[in-house]
Amino acid sequence: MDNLEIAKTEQEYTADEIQVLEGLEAVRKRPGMYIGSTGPKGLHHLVYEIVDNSIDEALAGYCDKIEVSILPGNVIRVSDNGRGIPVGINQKMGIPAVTVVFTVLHAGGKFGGGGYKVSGGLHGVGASVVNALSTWLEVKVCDGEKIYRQRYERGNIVSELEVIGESSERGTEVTFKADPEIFQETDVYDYSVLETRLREQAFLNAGIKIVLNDEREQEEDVEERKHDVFHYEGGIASFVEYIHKKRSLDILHEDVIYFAASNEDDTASAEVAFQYNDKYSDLILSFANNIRTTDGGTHEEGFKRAITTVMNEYARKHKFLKDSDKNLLGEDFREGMTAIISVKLSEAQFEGQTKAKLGNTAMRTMVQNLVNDKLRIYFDEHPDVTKTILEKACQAALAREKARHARELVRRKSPLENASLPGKLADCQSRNPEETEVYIVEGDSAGGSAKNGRDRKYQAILPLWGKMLNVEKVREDKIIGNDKLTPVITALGCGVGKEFDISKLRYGKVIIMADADVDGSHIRTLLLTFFYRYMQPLVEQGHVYIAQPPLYRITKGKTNHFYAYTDEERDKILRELNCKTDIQRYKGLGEMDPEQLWETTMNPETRIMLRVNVEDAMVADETFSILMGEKVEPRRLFIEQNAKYVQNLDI
Ligand code: TSJ
Repeated sequence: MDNLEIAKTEQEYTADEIQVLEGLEAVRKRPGMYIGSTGPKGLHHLVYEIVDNSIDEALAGYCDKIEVSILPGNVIRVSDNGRGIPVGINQKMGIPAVTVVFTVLHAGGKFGGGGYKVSGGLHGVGASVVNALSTWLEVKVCDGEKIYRQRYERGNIVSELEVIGESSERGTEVTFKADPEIFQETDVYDYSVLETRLREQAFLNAGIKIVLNDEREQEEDVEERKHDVFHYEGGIASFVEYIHKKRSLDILHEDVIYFAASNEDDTASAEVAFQYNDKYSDLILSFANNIRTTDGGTHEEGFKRAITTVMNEYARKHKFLKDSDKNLLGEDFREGMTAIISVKLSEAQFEGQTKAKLGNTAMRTMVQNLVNDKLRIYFDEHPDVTKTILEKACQAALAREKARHARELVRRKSPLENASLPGKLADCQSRNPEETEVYIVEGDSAGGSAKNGRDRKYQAILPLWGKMLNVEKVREDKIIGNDKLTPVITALGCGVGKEFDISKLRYGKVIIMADADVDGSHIRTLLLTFFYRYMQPLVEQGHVYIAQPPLYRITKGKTNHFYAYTDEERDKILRELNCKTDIQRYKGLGEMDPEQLWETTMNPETRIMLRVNVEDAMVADETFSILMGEKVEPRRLFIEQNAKYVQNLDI
């Protein structure tokens, strides 16, 4: 009788397994469809997919601690103190619910108790996808009485769910190793990438404690293991504070302004937090269901509308505006603002090409009403803060008018003068941006070498001199007509700021070529800051490059030359040549003659360039503010830690 029972169970199992295998095979066949990429991004995505499940449990109110560890051998472990994934037999499948979670595609959240209000996870693909893409994965569940365990390999069950002990605690622990058959590299977990994401999640979900540990094998000389605890009772208000501190921005009022609301049946909630700093750009980060909405959407629109309406209303009532004055624009009120908008809703619609724009119209109304109602009250109760904010907005509006005048002046110049390219520009012959490039070169002698060494058919040279304007420190009216920036703007041909039009870009590649020293680094950063703030699509669409001149020239005998771009490369070449050589260290581009400059830095066949990448606007923004801000210490620290905003690109 017993035997018969078992036999029957096994048969059912086999049937289930066939179905399971089919589902997860699809994931292994086309992993990109499920996690976006099989590069480092996809690898980190695996971690987020698992962590999102714990965050859902926390949002449901059953969990307040999540721990993430990078273990030796590039194994990831995520654990929480939630209820534990249910271990009871799932009625439909006839196998334990936890097994369904890991072996059935899209099972996440749907089993057992009805699902959550918020379904996190970038695309909600969940645990089974991670399982399918892992060489092995183990889950342990504590249900307050017993400890259960199950193991899978490449998505397949290799051990039944078994009881391995007893515990009065509750929680879930998942350990997995990404499959090298799937991922290009599995040893590239980046602590700081996980740190940024987990910290963000801790801000977005006030009160949850998220712990991150790096327990990988360390090289001997490395000081301490990395370990962080992210726990913010202040939620997104703490997020705003953190951004201002991290970028060493001076704030205009002590307290972060924070409003929150949810609807009657609690199926949606909205919260906003903002504070002003003394700079001129704004930073608005919006989220829906803990997912960053880079392209904004309804929640962001609602926020901006309410800010503009209430602030204009108040500016009139309290005579910041004369009766004859026009209303201020939204951008005036956002100057210097850092804001976080976070909404949670049951059926979020993500729109647009990148699915990074919230579409639910209910969120426009919800955020708009929230800010409308609460900001009026806040202004009445905080006249001093209000005065500070509105005065800044009035200054912004004045500068905006001045900038408009400055643009008019440029336009009204004689057509001849206007059409002419900068005198210093050595233009190329081709007019096809698909093949043309402009080198922006620091200094006279380097400019000379570049002009003589270039391929004049498609390479243009624009030399720059003197002290470049730091655009972080001025408003737009000071940018228009600036004598250092105007040649750059005119040469590129696509305007600046609001009027920027990438379709008019005259060169497909804009290459910054500066010395590999402190001054060179300074001019690079100043130019990058300018491009990022005033020609953003140029950077976003990957048109901006940084030339990489060699650091050394190694000569063997009379005629053999080798170039080294790093100290390591120099040592390697010296080892290989293994005989009497002559080493020249280049102090600047000016030391190279035209032929050398062509050969080492400008010849598309052999050169190395860095493509400037601002996928993550937040990191880039941070980088620029740190590098260009007044304060020396954060800048020094940052430079020491490396320049994240450039990505190596071999061309
Ligand atoms: F990704 C995952 F599924 F593998 C995973 C899930 C990984 C980790 C680290 C944690 C979890 C997880 C799931 N933590 N907590 C839960 N909770 C549930 O699955 C759960 C528990 C009880 C009930 C119920 O209705 O009683 C419902 C659910 C969804």
